[in-house]
Amino acid sequence: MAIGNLDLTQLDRALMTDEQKSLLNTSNISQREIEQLLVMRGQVQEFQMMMMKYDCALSEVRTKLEVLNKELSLRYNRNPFESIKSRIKTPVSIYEKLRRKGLPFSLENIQNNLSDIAGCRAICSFVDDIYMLAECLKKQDDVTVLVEKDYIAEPKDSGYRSLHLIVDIPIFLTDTKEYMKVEVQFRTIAMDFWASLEHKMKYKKDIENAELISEDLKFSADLINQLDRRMQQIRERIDAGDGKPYAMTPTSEERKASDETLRIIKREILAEQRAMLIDDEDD
Ligand code: 0O2
Repeated sequence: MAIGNLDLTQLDRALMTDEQKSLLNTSNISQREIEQLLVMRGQVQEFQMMMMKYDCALSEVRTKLEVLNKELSLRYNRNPFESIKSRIKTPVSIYEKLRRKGLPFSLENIQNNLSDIAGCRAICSFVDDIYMLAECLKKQDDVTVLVEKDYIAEPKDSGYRSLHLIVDIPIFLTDTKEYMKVEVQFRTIAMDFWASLEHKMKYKKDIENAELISEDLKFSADLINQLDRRMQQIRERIDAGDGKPYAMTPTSEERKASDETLRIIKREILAEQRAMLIDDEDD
C-alpha cells in the first residue's frame, strides 16, 4: 500500500520519528490510508472506542444546550439559540491538525493535544444570548471549563468572532466514568455567516487576490459587529416597549468602519473614472 511516494511501513516510521516526520508535511493522506495505518498498528478498536466516547460527550453537551434552550425560551419568549450544529472531527482533519502542530498521528497525541475532536456550535440571534447560554452551561456541576476564549471581546486578527469553551464532561460507560473534552462555540448568525465564508477561503488553495479578499473580510467583520450591536439594541427597545426614537453614538470602531467605507467608495469611483478615461483615449 503506497501513500504518495512512501509505503505504509515507511509512513508508520515517519510518523514516529522527527527526521521522517518532515517528509509527511508534503504528503496528503486519505481516510483509507489512516484506516490502514490503524490496522497496521493494531489500534482500530482503540481508535473506534475513543471516537465513540467523544461522540457520547458531544451528545451530552448538545442535550444540555437543548434543555437550556427549551427552558429559556419559555422564560424569555424567544429562543436563545436559533440552531445547533455538532460534529466529530474526521480522521483526515485530525491528522491535518496534528500535522499543523508538528505532531505525529497517535491516539495519545490526539487525546493530549487536540481539544476539538468533539465540537458543538450554538448559533444565536443576539450577542447577550451567547453569554447567557454560556454562563448557564458553565454553572452546571458536571461541567468543568478547561479553557475559555472570548474572541467576541477580543477578535482574532482575521476578524473572527465567537465565544469558545473547552469543557470536560463525564460520560458513563458500563463500568467506568470517563471525562472527555468538547469544544463549544457560540456565535451569532452573522458571525457564523462570516466564519463560514472565511473558512472556505482559508482552505481553498491558489486564490487570486487573497490579500484583498482578507482585507474585505476584515472590513465585513467590523460591519457584522456593528449589525449585531444594533440588532441587540433594537431588541432591547422592543422588549422595553419603548418606541421613542433614540440616537446611537457611534463607537470608534463604527467610525473607523464608516471612514473605511468612504475610502473604498472613493477608490472605486476613482477606478471607474480612470477606466472611463482609458476608454475615451482608445476611442
Ligand atoms: P476546523 O476545520 O473548523 O475544525 P488550540 O486549540 O489553542 O491549540 P486552535 O484549535 O486553532 O488552537 O484554537 P482556536 O484558535 O480557538 O480555533 C478553534 C476553532 O475555531 C478552529 O478549528 C475553527 O473552527 C475556529 N476558528 C478559529 N479561528 C478562526 C478563524 O480565524 N476563522 C474561522 N473561520 N474559524 C476560526 P480548526 O481546527 O482550526 O478548523
